[in-house]
Amino acid sequence: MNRILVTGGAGFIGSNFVHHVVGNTDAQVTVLDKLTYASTEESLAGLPEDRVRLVVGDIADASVVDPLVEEADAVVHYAAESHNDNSLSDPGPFIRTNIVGTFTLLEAARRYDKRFHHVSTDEVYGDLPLVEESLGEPKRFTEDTAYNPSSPYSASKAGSDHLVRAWVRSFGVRATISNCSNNYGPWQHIEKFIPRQVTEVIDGRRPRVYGDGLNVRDWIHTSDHSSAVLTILDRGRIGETYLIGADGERSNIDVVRAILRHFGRDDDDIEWVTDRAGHDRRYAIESGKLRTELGWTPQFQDFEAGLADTIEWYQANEAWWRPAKAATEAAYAAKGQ
Ligand code: NAD
Ligand code: TDX
Repeated sequence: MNRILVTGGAGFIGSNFVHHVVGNTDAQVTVLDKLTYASTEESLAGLPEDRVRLVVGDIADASVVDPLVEEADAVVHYAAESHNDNSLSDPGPFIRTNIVGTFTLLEAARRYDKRFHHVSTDEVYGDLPLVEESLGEPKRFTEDTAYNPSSPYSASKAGSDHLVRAWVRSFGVRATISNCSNNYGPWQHIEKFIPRQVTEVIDGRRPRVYGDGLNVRDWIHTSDHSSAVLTILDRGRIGETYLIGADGERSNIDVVRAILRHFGRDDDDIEWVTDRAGHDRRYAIESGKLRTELGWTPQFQDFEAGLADTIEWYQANEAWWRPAKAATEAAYAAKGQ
């Protein structure tokens, strides 16, 4: 696979994957990205120009997508509207990009018979009870868990997964799917939980926690997500789904307290704000299939150390996130969050 088309490659996770591909293969990469508010084009700066090309365009536009898919050996599909809170305020862009965009890419992959990897989320499975509320052994998501999405975002990702499965079964498209847990690391937009709280504390404000703060997310460093996707692209079995996770379950309140402690602030110095509608309680990934079948292991096993590195990155890169901060907080404030 010498020519890889990476959709959404100017976003938080897609750009990390582009760096991973350039550092670990000799493939040529074309990034197709609409450069929405969520893109982090700066993260692609410094990559070799003879290896990486950026095409600005919409994955839902077949006239843009078709020639790029035709010239590629494989498509790795990250592009999406990705933020749950935005999907509650305005679901339309999530349907267009996540569902119509995926459909447009699948049609091109079918037409030109190209290998396709679809990047998805564990949120398609809905949520799990907290460990202390579980009856018996605490459950985790597996590849066999039934789909049960809660938000417009997760429903649109579930819809896109179903399209990929149908295009494999009905049309023989050579596709794989991965469903990953919550990513953290550099270049994540400050609307998301960890960078929002870090930048709030940098600004001398209190972190803003939804509901009772007991919701659990299963954190994975974005570099580990990238190595898992490249592993699946190389060795995954066509038609299969692989769950990606690094055993990083933490409650939101525990994450916020770790951030406050990092800055020497009182770890109860928290602003409790309006809960998210339909807020999923707990996510947890069982990634045994990926580890056993394809031999993948995460490199970032210590969440607290990875979190400390991430906090320091946001301290050192204020020039990147500062321009988006005021508008992001104004939008949250309008919703009591
Ligand atoms: P992001 O919002 O940071 O980046 C998305 C990128 O897609 C941006 O560069 C944006 O400009 C681009 N994009 C959006 N609409 C587009 C369109 N119509 N055409 C072309 N480009 C478009 O998202 P992210 O957090 O990097 O997530 C990337 C993928 O990984 C998504 O598919 C998401 O569902 C999935 N995922 C994310 C997480 C997570 O924790 N963030 C976890 C599991 C899976
Ligand atoms: O200010 C906040 N306060 C708060 O308590 C924000 C922004 C979030 N939260 C809570 C909501 C969640 O329980 O923190 C948790 C994480 O929130 P997000 O960063 O919005 O992530 P989440 O909704 O879990 O979804 C993320 O992981 C799965 C990504 O945004 C998705 O793209 C991915 O599919």
